[in-house]
Amino acid sequence: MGKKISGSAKSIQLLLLLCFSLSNFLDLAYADPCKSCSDNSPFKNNLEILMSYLRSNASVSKLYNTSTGNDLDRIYAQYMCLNYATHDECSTCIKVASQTITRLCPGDKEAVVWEELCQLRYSSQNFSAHLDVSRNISQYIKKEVKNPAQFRLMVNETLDNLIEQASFNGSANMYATREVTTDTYTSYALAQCSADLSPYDCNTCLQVSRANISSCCDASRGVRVLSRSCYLWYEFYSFYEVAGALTVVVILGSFIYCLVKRNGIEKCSEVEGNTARIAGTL
Ligand SMILES: *[C@@H]1O[C@H](CO)[C@@H](O)[C@H](O)[C@H]1NC(C)=O
Ligand SMILES: *[C@@H]1O[C@H](CO)[C@@H](O)[C@H](O)[C@H]1NC(C)=O
Ligand SMILES: *[C@@H]1O[C@H](CO)[C@@H](O)[C@H](O)[C@H]1NC(C)=O
Ligand SMILES: *[C@@H]1O[C@H](CO)[C@@H](O)[C@H](O)[C@H]1NC(C)=O
Ligand SMILES: *[C@@H]1O[C@H](CO)[C@@H](O)[C@H](O)[C@H]1NC(C)=O
Ligand SMILES: *[C@@H]1O[C@H](CO)[C@@H](O)[C@H](O)[C@H]1NC(C)=O
Ligand SMILES: CC(=O)N[C@H]1CO[C@H](CO)[C@@H](O)[C@@H]1O
Repeated sequence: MGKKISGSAKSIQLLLLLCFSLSNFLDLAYADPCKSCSDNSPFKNNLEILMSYLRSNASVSKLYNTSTGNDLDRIYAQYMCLNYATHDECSTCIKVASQTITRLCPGDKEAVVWEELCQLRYSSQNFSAHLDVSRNISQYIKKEVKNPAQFRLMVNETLDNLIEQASFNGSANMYATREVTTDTYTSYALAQCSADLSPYDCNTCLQVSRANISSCCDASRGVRVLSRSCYLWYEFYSFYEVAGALTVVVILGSFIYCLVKRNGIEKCSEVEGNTARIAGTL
């Protein structure tokens, strides 16, 4: 009986957490200098071919890159699923992301979409093994902890170890999770780099994300920093063990970023797929 009550209290906490995340998710806005783009139809055809390659590879691999087309129409694409996602979840995520990206950025020269469990990007430039922290997005829960000083210390220590593991432990494959418990709090953190990066670039990416956390929100109950090259997250629940094990389907919506040039006019276009859905029980 006691167990049951605390179980449902936990699920309420999780949903609240997600709602907070969600409202912050929708607060974001950022801009970036534009690049020129090509919206001719060979480019669009190549894009469709690429997306079908990515979708079919997503059921067997959590990171995949490929390219197609000649010269001006050449496109490079890559997706990355969070390491804790199952192959099925990865596959579903890439299916959704590829539909979103082609629907919201038709013919754009460069685009990236972040979904709950994956990231998908393409560009007419070869970005493979290229560190990109220029457009990191941070998402955090506005509610702060009660004892920020102690919490900051704990987060600091957790992230230190985590970043080291993800960057420099060769057998960790640029992915690490860590749980830290003090008298008052338990925190669950995750770091993941795009595995085409060098260990040094992975470390740089995560350190930049960490700096972003300390200036925006290091006393928040949960933070997610997303960039093209890495993820740095922590939460009050073990999100990386929840996925798959229980029937929790959480799609916080998607971030999407497109670079466009139409009719000779450069234009930044940022679209937020406002498709937030929370379903399931814990
Ligand atoms: C993965 O994509 C490549 C093209 O890059 C394609 O040739 C291959 O068949 C795909 N693999 C799977 C398992 O679909
Ligand atoms: C995929 O990434 C690897 C590692 O960075 C790179 O060597 C390879 O050329 C990339 N493939 C394509 C098609 O860009
Ligand atoms: C893309 O860039 C990577 C890293 O610089 C390089 O290894 C790879 O050969 C390039 N891929 C293509 C298809 O040119
Ligand atoms: C962290 O990222 C957010 C969202 O992009 C931005 O508003 C904020 O200024 C960044 N903070 C730092 C210190 O870079
Ligand atoms: C966090 O750790 C770094 C060293 O890794 C240290 O320089 C910094 O002062 C620490 N910050 C806090 C708030 O403890
Ligand atoms: C490196 O990572 C592997 C796999 O995650 C882990 O088992 C091992 O303990 C780590 N090594 C060190 C020195 O932390
Ligand atoms: C767009 C954005 O927020 N970029 C930030 C990423 O993180 C670095 C380091 O904190 C900041 O300098 C950037 O402004």
